Amino acid sequence: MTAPTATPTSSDTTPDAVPDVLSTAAPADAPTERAGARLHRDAVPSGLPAPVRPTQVGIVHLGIGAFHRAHQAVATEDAARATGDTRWGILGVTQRSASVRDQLRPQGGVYTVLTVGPDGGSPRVLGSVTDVAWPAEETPRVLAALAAPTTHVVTLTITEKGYSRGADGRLDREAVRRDLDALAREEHAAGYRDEAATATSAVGLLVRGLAARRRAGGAPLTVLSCDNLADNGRVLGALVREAVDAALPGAAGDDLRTWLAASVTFPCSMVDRIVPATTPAQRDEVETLLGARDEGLVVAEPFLQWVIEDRFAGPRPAWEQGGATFTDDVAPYERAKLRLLNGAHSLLAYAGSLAGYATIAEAVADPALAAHARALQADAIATLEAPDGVDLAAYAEELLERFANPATGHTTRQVAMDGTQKIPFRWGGTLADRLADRSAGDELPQGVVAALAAWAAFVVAEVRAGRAVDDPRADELRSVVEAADGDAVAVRALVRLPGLLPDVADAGPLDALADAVVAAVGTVVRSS
Ligand code: CS2
Repeated sequence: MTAPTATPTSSDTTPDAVPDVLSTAAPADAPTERAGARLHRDAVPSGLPAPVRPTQVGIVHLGIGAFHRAHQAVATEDAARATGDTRWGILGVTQRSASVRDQLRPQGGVYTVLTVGPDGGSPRVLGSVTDVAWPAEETPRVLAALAAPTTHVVTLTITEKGYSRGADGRLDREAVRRDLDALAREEHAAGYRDEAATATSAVGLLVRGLAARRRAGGAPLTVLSCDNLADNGRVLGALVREAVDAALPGAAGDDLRTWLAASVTFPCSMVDRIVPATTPAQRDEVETLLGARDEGLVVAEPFLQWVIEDRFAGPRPAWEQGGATFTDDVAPYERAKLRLLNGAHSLLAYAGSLAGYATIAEAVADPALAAHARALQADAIATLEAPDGVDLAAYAEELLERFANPATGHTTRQVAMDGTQKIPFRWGGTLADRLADRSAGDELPQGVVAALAAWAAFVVAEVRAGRAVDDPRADELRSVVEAADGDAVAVRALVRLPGLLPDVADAGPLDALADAVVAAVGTVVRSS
């Protein structure tokens, strides 16, 4: 691959009719032609195809981290490139910090995706993201974008914990309280522009945006979850309705409820691409390669899959031209991916961390750990319905090959994050289905047992080492471990943590499971 040089592209001109939500870089951020200068929409390295230049925002994306930029934004870019349809610019919304805004705004929204595989890396610069807003400073702007009739789709990658669900799977009202209070005020005052309270939760921001949209005329909208939750669209739709009921009980919420039912859809989707957090060293390497500094760089594996339930309330990008598959039923794809890919990923993350492996690629190269991952996949396959044309055993094996790609540098620590939020979908579903399947007798799924043992041993080790577990329920995890009289008691208590294995409660012998997990800890840790 030859290194392109940074020069302005001749075809780039500023579009005439740009809505307010598109306003991007200040003049002070204008690019220079100096090699090593900041990448910018108007100064894309000349050896690369010019990025798409959208003429309006058609998509608001909540949770613009690396994953969105290397996944849905790529499909959106490819669709725009194939069709010439420039309506599908993306306004990205960050949640916790301004960092992605500060990376992309000075670049006019453009950034590089570096695809890394066995044959090396290949960069491309994408232009579909027009700008990024941080709700802490720009809530009114985000609400306006959600309400704009030119916006047709809201996509979300807010991670499992971003859904503000309690251990019972229902909306954690306390977590969204401030947004619900703001929603009640906005509905009564019918306004959001001048005095909008800062949004503090993704679900709260979405519900306030939906209400603003109804008040602004109520154009139909599709809200498309792209997170690793089973039935993600159904879950999100239910949370939105719970939020409306909580903020606007009884008749106060009737108009909004009626409009939601008639004009807003929440399709499910399955997303897949391995996209680790970008490291400073990768930014430096790409700066050398491109001759331009890209603070918004994302690094990803070559594989990309997106399966979307075909249930749109209005227009959408031609994502099928960007590699997406549309189907009436996403569930078989979603379950297979969650239980086989994410399930094995989490197992390798915990067992791998305990064994001292920094990356998933190192963990899966350890035969003992790979054997545990395969056992978990075998447990899962027994519960799955194969999606059309998919051989589940071959699919499972291909996943382990993808994990072995060392070039992504995906760390065990990153995948280990937020275990309490991930485990219910990744292992809990398999466990519940296996326990409910009487033909399996009393036999426990040993791969799931090993996975739970790895997680529990990881949590115990973190707490005992005085490290904070990277999990929204970290305080609870620490208390459970500290209160336990010995490691075995701690492991047993962790397995019984409310909400961890939600489907198992009525399904079977949790005590036997906890005993088996305690017994498995030695195997999982020793074999590592
Ligand atoms: C990973 C996922 O961080 C994690 O928990 O399991 O982000 C995984 O890389 C993606 O779902 C792959 O599509």
